[in-house]
Amino acid sequence: MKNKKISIIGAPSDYGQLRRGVDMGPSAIRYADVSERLEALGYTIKDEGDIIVKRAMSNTQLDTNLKNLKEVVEVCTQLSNKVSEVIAQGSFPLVLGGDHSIAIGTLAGLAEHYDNLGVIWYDAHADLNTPATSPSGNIHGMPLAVSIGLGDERLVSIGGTEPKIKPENIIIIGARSVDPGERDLIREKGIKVYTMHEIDRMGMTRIMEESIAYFKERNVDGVHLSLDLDGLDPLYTPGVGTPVPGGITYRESHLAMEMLEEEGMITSAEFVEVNPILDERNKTADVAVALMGSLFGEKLV
Ligand code: B3U
Ligand code: MN
Ligand code: MN
Repeated sequence: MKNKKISIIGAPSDYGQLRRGVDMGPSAIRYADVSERLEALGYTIKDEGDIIVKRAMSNTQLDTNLKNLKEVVEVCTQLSNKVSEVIAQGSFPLVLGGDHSIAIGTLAGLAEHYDNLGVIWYDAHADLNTPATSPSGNIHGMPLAVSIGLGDERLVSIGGTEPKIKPENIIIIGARSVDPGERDLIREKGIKVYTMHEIDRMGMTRIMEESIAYFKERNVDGVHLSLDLDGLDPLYTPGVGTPVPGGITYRESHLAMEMLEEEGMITSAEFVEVNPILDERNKTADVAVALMGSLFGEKLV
């Protein structure tokens, strides 16, 4: 990683889905010694603390089927500002979720600094639902759609009405639970997806080589890694709200992080969906921190 300053931003929100507990994700990741681990690699770590997430749900009945829309908008607006501020200070933003709805805020903040941002979406899901296609009304299934400008206007307009990223700059890795509306959108927008089928067939090495080459061809001015811990197989990361079997292994995930690190391409990252209530002795947070170790250059010898 070229940038030696990392700012940790906690986004303890569970408003994007219905299982409480994912708001404790940032605490669990800090408990797993994230700062110490990255400091040992020679980085200067600034823990910015958590953005403020009001605890009580208002349950306001809005004119929409989206759950906790008002709360998600509040959280993401704050997060967007914080991410942008950290970049302006020349620091690498490392965001700790929280459920994946927080990515709406992260990407909005990043969009103030990047015109052609690449995004790796490491996830069992495509997170490309809109209010019209969502089977659940849960906003954590929508952040990619929102960030390309589709969905409820109150989400799409966080940090400005322009789309925050281009569909052709997105690479989804690990998908194995995709809704029909998401599949249509993937085809329509030409979004690049490596499902578990491709991972099995091609191997993670080739997928990362192709992904890196793809971003270079597209002349991206930065790459954001949005890593949903449910991208891995629940064997390794059981502490997530919607585990899907048949996922990416621990070793493949480390390899992916190491290859990204060698390339020096990643300019921001977020690790989301760690739910310590559903976990086994903080296993999922430990895996998150181990992967951060590889992403930031930890070597065995
Ligand atoms: N695609 C489904 C389920 C889901 C999305 N993200 C997670 N689960 N973690 C939905 O509700 O949109
Ligand atoms: Mn996700
Ligand atoms: Mn997911």
